Amino acid sequence: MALFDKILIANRGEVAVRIVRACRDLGVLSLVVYSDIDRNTLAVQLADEAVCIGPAQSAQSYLNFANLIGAATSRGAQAIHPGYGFLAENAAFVRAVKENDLVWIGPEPEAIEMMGDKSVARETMMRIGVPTVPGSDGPIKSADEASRFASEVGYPVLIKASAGGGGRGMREVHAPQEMQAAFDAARAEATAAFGNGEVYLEKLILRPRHVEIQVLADTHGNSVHLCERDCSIQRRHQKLLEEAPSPALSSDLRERMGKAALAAVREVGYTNAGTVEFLLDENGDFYFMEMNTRVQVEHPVTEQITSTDIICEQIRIAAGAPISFIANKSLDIPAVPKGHAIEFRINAEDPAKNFWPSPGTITELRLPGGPGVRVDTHLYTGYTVPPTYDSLVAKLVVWGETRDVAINRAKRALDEFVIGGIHTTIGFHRALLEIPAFVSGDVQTDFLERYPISCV
Ligand code: MV4
Repeated sequence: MALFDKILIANRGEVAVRIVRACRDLGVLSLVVYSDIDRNTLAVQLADEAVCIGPAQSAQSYLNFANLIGAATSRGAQAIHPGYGFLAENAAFVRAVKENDLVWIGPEPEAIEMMGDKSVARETMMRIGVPTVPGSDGPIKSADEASRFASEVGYPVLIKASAGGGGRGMREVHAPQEMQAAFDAARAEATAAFGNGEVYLEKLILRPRHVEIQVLADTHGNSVHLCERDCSIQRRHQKLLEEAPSPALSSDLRERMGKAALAAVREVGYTNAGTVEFLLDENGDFYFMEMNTRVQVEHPVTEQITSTDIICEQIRIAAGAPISFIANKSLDIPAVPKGHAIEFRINAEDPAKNFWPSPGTITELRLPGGPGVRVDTHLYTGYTVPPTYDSLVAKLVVWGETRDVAINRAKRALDEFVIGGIHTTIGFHRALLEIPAFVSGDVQTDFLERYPISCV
């Protein structure tokens, strides 16, 4: 069946390359947009067509509604794939896309908006019986109201921004006398970051794991989950390593979390690919945290353990086709993980200098390979990593029959991997693999605070 003739890719870097490859696999033409500074990127070289949409600053190029829509219509693209970041979760852009008779490769704007308000999302999940952390009924207006709530559920509590995500506008409160200052600080930070100072309260879950369920839903009413990813290893709310399946999940817990994620999907009429994030506490209880209404950086670990192509599924779903492994009855529904996959985010940063950005020209590139090794990257020798955008330059994804096999392959692959000319996080990851708590799968969100890696 014919999907689209041509798709505009409204992104850059490794994910633009990833989407070009999916288009080629599906027999769809790819149109990559680029800023002035990105004219020599790999995605521009690999795409069928490329068009400049403005200067280096994102606001004038990758975030410029008119230039993106103008490029799509003038070049005859029928659909826009946003990747992650930039405009991927911008409901106003989705509406502009649709008003110009273009197809959005992602969910409806109403679903993006609803999940974008963390307080509304939380209330919706409570209503349909998805577990949420004990917390306030909606927004809290004063420190006094917050204190009354905290004395009911008990300290410690966490103040969160309704417009939040990524940990901004969040404050822990461990005792009543800290409340006023924390409340004021959370409000101020949320106002500065999101232009919306609304906050709500939750009980603080101590040493949680971050476990997220990948979902797909098509426009025929089919929805499936593709198991979970464990993203507990983060630094200042930036994920560094993700794995699937989670070392912490039994098949029973996976089934219950998968059901909860699909209940959320059906309630909001969600379509396309998405991720439902949960906190998992030390008792094995899970709580809805938020939903990401886009494809995520870490989607490849799920692809490796489920033998799926999530980007291709996104394109098919947007074209009105059913999820491929539901349409093709001979394929299994991948709710059971096969083997184990780990992704390492290779950033152009110097771990020895507090992960300071390290842009520059690639003088040497030796990519790892062999069984169970996948590298998603836009690097090539002679390419200059600009200082302007996200520092992610490669994703190393290893797969093995077991977690131990995957860890061994990761050591081999990281040892093979050479990127010359810039500092990267390769050595940091190699050191991480020697920490016994990681090897045994005992990872919580405070892992890197408990086991600081002196680098490398
Ligand atoms: C929490 C929490 C503990 N208790 N909520 C961090 C970002 C935002 N998405 C929600 N986050 C958290 N919410 C309650 N009630 C701990 C975190 C958190 C965290 C969550 C996932 C991954 C890494 C994290 C690092 C610090 C805090």
